[in-house]
Amino acid sequence: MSMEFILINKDAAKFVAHIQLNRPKELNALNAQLMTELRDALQEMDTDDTIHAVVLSGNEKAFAVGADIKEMADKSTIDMYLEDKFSVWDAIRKIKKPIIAAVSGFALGGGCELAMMCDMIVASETAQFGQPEIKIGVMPGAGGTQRLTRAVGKVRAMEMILTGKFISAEEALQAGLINKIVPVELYLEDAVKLAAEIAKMPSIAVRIAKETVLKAFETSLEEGLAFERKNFYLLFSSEDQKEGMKAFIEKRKPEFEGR
Ligand code: DAK
Repeated sequence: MSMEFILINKDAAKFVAHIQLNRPKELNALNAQLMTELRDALQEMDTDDTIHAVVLSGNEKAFAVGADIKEMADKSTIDMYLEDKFSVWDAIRKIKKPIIAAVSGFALGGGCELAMMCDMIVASETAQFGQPEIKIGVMPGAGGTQRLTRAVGKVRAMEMILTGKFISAEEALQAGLINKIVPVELYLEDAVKLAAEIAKMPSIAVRIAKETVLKAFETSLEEGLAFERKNFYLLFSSEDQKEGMKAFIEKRKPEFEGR
């Protein structure tokens, strides 16, 4: 796959792929081509049996500063409607394998929304999160009003979205937006370590568990519990469940096949 704005590095020994947003001069502003390449890369990793988890990063200065304002500024409503850029974001949202965002520097607007679409966020101590769209006359459009509110609660989300103020890594951790903060020189390594830890788990159970956790955003408790129960039963038809439980009883390390 030839990509201009995305770098892909697969670590076969760890079963982890690292996808890097690579438009450094524009602080990884998310133009249409970058988003299409990102979707293609993630979809390829999703069907690659040698990959069990993905790390998505930018660079030290910016994870991503949001949608490309220069590309968007002159669009009409009809242009936006016909281009249907949301289908790319929807496809990313449907990736089945776990994705860990490794965030350093700016994660703003669509960049913050992209990080929140990932399953976990490891941040460097320089990370800053924000939804500054209000300052340019719009509002979050790729899930920010919903995911940020669910992650940090109404009052914090309101403050961020209505003032456009950024929050620091420390505030993001305190608010429950991110998993952890690590020194800037270690944030990527740490995210890969977390991905590798997950990649060692039985991959079929990981995927189904991800799908089940995400369901919590979309259902009533009753429906969510029923969905969880069915998926719990489902895993008893996997070879990994038999192997995992047998290995526990025999006091040995399990050998999972992802089946
Ligand atoms: N778009 C395009 N270029 C950007 C950019 C952006 N969002 N952010 C920065 N850049 C460019 C700058 O224009 C500059 O380019 P040159 O002038 O050198 O050519 C270069 O990156 C470096 O930026 P600065 O010189 O401004 O760097 P500073 O360190 O001084 O400031 C900053 C960094 C991040 C504080 C500042 O650049 C900034 O405020 N940037 C804008 C951040 C922002 O407002 N983000 C929200 C954008 S709206 C959608 C999906 C998602 C969205 C919309 C639709 N669909 C599916 C349809 C999301 C919308 C957004 O994210």
